[in-house]
Order: sequence, then C-alpha cells, then structure tokens
Amino acid sequence: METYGAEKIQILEGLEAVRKRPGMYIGGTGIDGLHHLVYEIVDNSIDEALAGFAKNIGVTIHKDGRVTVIDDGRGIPVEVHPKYKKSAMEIVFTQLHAGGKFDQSTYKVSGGLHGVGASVVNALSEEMEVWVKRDGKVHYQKFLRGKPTEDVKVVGDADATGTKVTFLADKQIFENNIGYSFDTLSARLRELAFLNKGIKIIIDDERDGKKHVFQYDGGIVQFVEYMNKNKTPFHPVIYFEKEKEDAVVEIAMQYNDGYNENVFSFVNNINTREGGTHLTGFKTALTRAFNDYADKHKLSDEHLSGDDVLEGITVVVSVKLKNPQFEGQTKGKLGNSEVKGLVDSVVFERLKSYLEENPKEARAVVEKTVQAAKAREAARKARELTRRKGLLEGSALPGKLADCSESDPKKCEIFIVEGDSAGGSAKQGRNREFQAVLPLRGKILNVEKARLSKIFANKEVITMVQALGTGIAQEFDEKKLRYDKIVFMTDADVDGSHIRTLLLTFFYRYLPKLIEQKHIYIAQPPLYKLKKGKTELYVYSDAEKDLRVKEMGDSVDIQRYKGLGEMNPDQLWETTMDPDKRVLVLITLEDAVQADKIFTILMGEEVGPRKSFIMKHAKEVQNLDV
Ligand code: 28G
Repeated sequence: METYGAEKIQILEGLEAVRKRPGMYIGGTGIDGLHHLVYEIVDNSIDEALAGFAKNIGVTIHKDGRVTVIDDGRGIPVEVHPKYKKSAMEIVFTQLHAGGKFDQSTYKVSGGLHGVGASVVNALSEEMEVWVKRDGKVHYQKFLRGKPTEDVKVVGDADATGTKVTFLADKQIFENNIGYSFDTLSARLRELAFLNKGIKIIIDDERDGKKHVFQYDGGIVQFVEYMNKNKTPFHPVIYFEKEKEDAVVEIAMQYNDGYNENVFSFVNNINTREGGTHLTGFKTALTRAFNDYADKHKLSDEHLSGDDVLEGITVVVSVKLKNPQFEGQTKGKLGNSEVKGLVDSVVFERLKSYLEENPKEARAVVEKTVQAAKAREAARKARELTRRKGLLEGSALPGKLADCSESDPKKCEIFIVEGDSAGGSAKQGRNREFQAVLPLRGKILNVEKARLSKIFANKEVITMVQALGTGIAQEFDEKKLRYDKIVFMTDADVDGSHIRTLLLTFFYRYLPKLIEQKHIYIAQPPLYKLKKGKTELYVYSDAEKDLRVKEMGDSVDIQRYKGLGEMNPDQLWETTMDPDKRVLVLITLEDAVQADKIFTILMGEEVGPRKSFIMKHAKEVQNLDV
C-alpha cells in the first residue's frame, strides 16, 4: 500500500508539472498546442502501425469539442504490471515520458520529437476515455485532468483488437474560443499517410460532415507526385530505400521545369525544417552523382554546385531511426552523425545507376542543372556588377577618351577606333567640337566565350561603357547616353572585320537597346586611293575601283590602304569622318537578330557548328572583309 501510494504521488506530480507549464510539452496553449494533442495520440497509433499491427487509423472531431482517435492495432496491454501494481494502459496515460515508446525493442523505430505522448494529452484534458479491444474483451478506463476515475474495467466483448481514445481539451488550459481546424488536422494526417505507406487514415468532422480518407501505397513517391501536380516533371519520381541496422532511409525525388527547390526532410515523421545530417548526406551525394555523370559524359565544363543540382527539384528525404538526436533552435535538425554517411551512400549508389540506366532522363536533368549553374553565375556577376556600378557608370571618364566639347549628346559622336596609331590619327583629324575618339588596344574580348565575370573585368569593356555613360545590364539607362552616334572604325582587313564582329557581339548582347535605337554605325574607310594628275579619288570597294580606273583612263596611281594608320589625320577626316563625305553603315536590329545565330555559331563554344559555318560562308566572309 505504502509503495503504491508513493508511486501514485510521483506520477501525479509529473502530470501536475504538465498542467503548470503546458508550453514546455506541447509548445503552447493556442491553436497549435490544441492540434498538437491530436498529433500526440495519433503518433501512438502510427507507432503501432509501424510495429506492423495497426492498418487503419481514424480521427473524429466531435461537435462538443471532443476528439476520438482509433486504431486497429494490438490494443494497449491492460494486465496489471507486477511492479507498479497497475495496468500498462494506466501507466501509458499517467506516467510522464511513458507511452508506446518505452518498449523500444519491439519497434523498428521510435517516433515522437517530443516523446511526451498520451500522458501529456491526458493531463491537459478535462476528460479522457480509453477503450481497448484485446483478448476478446473491451477494456475501459476514464480520466479527469489526468487522474483515473477508476481502475480499468471490462465493458463488453470484442471480436477484434485495437485502441480508441476520446479526449476533451481542458478549457482551463487552452485559450478561449479556439477549435480544431479540419484543414490543419487533415493536412498533417495526409502527410502522415504519405510518410507511412499503406496506412489508411480517415478524418471525419462531425461538425460539418467533412471527411477525408488517405491511403498511399506508394508512400513518399506519391507525396512527391502530389506536390508536383501542377508542375511539368522531367521524369517519373525516382525512389530509393535502404534499411540498415536501426535505420530506414527513403528518398523520393523528381525534377520539374521550374526554378525552385522543394526539399522536405523528415525524421520519424517529424519535419526537420532545419535539416541535419540526413539532408547533408542527400545533398552531398546528389551533387557528386551529377558532377560525376556530367564529367563522364562530357555534358558540362562547369562544376555544378549543391544549389545548381537542387534547382527544380521536389524531394522528400524520410528517415526513421531508433534514437534520433534533435538539435538546433527549434529542435528541428537531425544531429545523428552516422545518418549522413548512410543517406549519402544510398543516394550516390542508386542515383549513379539510375542515371546510367536512364540516359534520356539523365541528360534532361543534367542539362537543367548546367543551365542553373550558368544562370547562377550570371546572377552572381550581375550582383557584383551592381557593386561595381560606380566604376561603370561613367562618373569618371576614361583617360584614353578624347572627348568632344559639345555638351548636347544629340549632336555628339564617338568613334571607337582600333589601335593606338589609328586612334592618334583620328584624334588629330576629327572635329573636336562634336566628335570624340576612343582608341581600343588590340582585340576586345569575345563575349560569347567569356563568363560575365571576365567581361565585366575587361578593361576595354569598362572603358567603352564608361565613355558611353549608359551603364550596363540592369544599370543600363539610355537617357545617360553621351553620344548620338557610336561609330566603329576598324581596318578594312580580316583583323578589322574580326574586331568589328567582337564589338557588335558585345553591343548586341549587353547594350542591345543602342542597336535598336539606331545609335550604332560602322565607318567605311576607303580601300584605295586613285590618283591621276591632280585628281585624287578614294574608293571603297574593288568593284568601284575597277569602274573608276576605267573612267580615268590609263596610268592611274592606285594606293591600297591596309590600315587606318596608313592615312594621315587629314585623309582620315576627309575619307571616313567628315559628315559631308563619309559613308556610315547603320547597324539595324534585323542585322543583329540575324547576327544572333551567326554570333552564337561563330563566337560560341560549339566548335562543330562554327567550323561548318565558316566553311559554308567563307566566300561571303571574305567579301565582307574586302
Ligand atoms: C487510438 C489512439 C492511440 C496503441 C499500442 C499497442 C501496444 C502498446 C500501444 O504497448 C505498452 C508496455 C510494456 C508491452 C505493445 C500491444 C505490445 C503488445 C502493444 C494507441 C506494452 C505499450 N501489445 N497501441 N501501446 N507496452 N495505440 N492509439 O495509443 O509491455 S498504444
């Protein structure tokens, strides 16, 4: 008697602690705490299902605020425990930290982040009633605010087994006027049904007759399908599973054509919002598997980052463990170090085989991740650019620029000139009132081949953008343009043509508005100077030369200009820069659109198409140069 009494006092003290500080056990006494009560009870049914016994779970919301949970497991044992002199059932409902979890050996895994179980719900319920069908009988016990009103008694016969619990949350504990949300409970029960394949979970709301039945034999595969319902997936859901010692690992994943990552991780059916070792293992393996595959099949020269391989993914990583260690602010992070390696190895091995066995799908996904890598790089550079803003915004004009004196941009022109010597001639020959000259040293960067980082670090590019004053990319502002005409002036030879193409490519890719708004021109320096007696004539093509030579008769002195540098400043002015005499070719967007393909082929990475293009158009390319 003495011993029994002492036990009883200890138990009651435990439950009194729950009533004094409910937040410590269920998080709070608001709506979340209220729903938590249901989850705690349902967890016990789920555990009984995971133990291999319960197949069906029912949740009913009653009109009077009660909730009933029922399962068809073995039923909580009701025989009197020899040491505690009371039934296992009473211990489950009155002993803090007891419950379906203290006989871990029978369970593959133990659930419950909080591990507080049925006794906490009992402590926070005005009334709780439990029916257990077991050994052909219905056993019953009732509790008021955690205290049993009487011992377990038999109230009828049973032809099945299972447990039924009804409770009424204590109005002294929970905030006034809160009730259960069907949608909230339903969502969690659906999630539990996805996470525990095969279990049938029914939710019934007697307040309005709503009812949902969840049963997913495909488990988390169907979970991923459900989440991707309105998306465009690239392949059927990929599923891996592994059981090792005390742990079960399941992964279901699918890529869609979107850009977001939908990563969900669970430990013992608890959403680990802060991730942890299981998620680290998954991400590590995913990154390695895709990089290995992309390298092996030469699908990317870029390293795919952890973020790249997550773009467009929907994945559920679910592990069930015997002794989960939860860490972090909200205890939402798995700490068990052994889990990382376990998840890593299963994902890497299986994903590797999957990719090899499904080349079509593999290629689609790898291509997407490569795009992600490129986009991410571009985005990063764009951010860097913003930081660099001051540098590019032309607050300081480049030293190499010989600016004009006119302040109205509409009247101004800038000649972008190849090489310092031609630049020198142009500076001397120009009308400095409205003509500016910017010499570029050598060839400018091929923007089709360079990463954005390289482009924005390129001196010639920075110089040009500074001189133009518009800024670039997101910073571009046409109103800041300092010149109405931007004239490329390059030699009439192969190198000059190449530089012109590089410049056009850069403007087309990074300052297309300037082409669209008809600001970009190509200067046409003469190819020959014809001289007979006192007559001097500049001609701009071979055809024109032949025609003029015929007209002028025999013994014409023909001087061929190989470069702009061969002309003195006066000649350059006369032939190429003087608005009254020069011929400028306006670059139109149609040219540019057409050029897009050509630029891509000519300047881009793909060696194959580039080669064939050059061969096919070799003649035209030559003609263009002449
Ligand atoms: C309906 C609402 C919530 C449950 C069981 C089944 C067993 C059990 C629960 O055992 C107590 C103490 C140590 C073994 C276990 C039945 C083994 C054999 C169970 C539930 C028993 C915990 N037969 N079903 N607890 N241990 N369902 N649903 O609570 O000795 S709790």
